[in-house]
Amino acid sequence: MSIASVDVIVTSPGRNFVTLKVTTSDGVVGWGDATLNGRELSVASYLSDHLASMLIGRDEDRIEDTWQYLYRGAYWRRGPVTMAAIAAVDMALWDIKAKKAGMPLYQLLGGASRDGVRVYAHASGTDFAALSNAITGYRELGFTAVRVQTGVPGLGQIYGVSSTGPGVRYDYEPAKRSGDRPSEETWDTRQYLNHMPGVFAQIREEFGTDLRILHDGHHRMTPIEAARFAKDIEPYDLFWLEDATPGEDQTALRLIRQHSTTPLAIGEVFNTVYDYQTLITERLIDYVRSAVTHTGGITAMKKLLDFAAIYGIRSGIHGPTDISPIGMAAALHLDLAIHNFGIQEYMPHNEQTLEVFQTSFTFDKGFLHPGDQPGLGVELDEEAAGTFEYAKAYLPVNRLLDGTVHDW
Ligand code: KDG
Ligand code: MG
Repeated sequence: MSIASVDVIVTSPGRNFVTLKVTTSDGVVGWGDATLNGRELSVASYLSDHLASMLIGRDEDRIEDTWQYLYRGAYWRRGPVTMAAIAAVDMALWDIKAKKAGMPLYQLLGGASRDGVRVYAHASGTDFAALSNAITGYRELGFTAVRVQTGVPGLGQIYGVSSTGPGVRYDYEPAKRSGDRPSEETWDTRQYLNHMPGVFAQIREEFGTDLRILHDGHHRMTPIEAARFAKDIEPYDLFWLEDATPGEDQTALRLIRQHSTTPLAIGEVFNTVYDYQTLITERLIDYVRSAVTHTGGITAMKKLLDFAAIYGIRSGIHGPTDISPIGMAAALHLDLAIHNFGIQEYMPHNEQTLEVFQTSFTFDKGFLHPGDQPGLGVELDEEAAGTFEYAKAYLPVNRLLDGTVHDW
């Protein structure tokens, strides 16, 4: 048996997704997620213009060999476009292998290590009342962990905060259909650092000590600002502080570690295990935040998480809405199987997306399960996908109050 056809499907049911469809000579179909938010068409081209012809005729069962062939064979290694393309091929081949075995993917990864995977929701609000309302809503839905982002007085729309009011479920989508250029936001780290500790204090006061609280710094602090912040918020016992500093600088995390015991998470913009080499071997982080979709797929993520396990570091796989239900399913199978699972991010997709991608996940009291269908458990309805045309959308650009471009 061999790979008979490779198709790339770009659809936009409320937001853009790039999906790879691999079909074997005996008709088994595997699906892979290749969505790179704001740069979608570059990955679609990488797949259809470069990889598709190389895959036709290959043995679909040789997943490791195909991974190495695409990674080493390109000569040009790493980078989000290359690694998202490889990830999509890898997911599709694992989907096919598990379908052929008649098993849900997690069985091929060693079987379930737990009954379900704890997920965290995104609670946000422009002020504390709206944030508190969102947290209450998620708790009523059964969530035991929430990421909290809130407006900062003096700043307008900022990362992670719903601009559509205190919606409980589908409340934040950063990619904007803003025409030919990204929209712009403004930022001031001093105002943020002065405001946030009080927000965490209020949350603990209102919701008690049981609730797991997460927060995303989105790469905006300098190392010493992040060290001060992590120290200031220690009393509020965060589950993690994510992306405190820009992702490129692994040694910045040393400074934060020297000053605080607030657990640290990083990695959603990383694409390979090498981005983590210093972070893991020096135990500078507590959670690995990579997306299966952006880090070379299931094959690469399993190796990365096994490496992290040796150092007592756990998983916190990226799962915002720009990870398609296929990428999310890949994450859930890994989460269920590995031993060093930490938590899984979960931003439910909108109804149009769930019309296009038919999933078998189940949510129960704050835990997700990928379901027991053979394969990844997600099927794409091509007819439905065809009704949602691609629409250019960008992530915002961030500027300091004096106009300087800053990390978004
Ligand atoms: O595409 C960018 C988003 O995926 C990112 O901003 C979401 O930071 C994010 C998170 O933690 O979910
Ligand atoms: Mg993040």
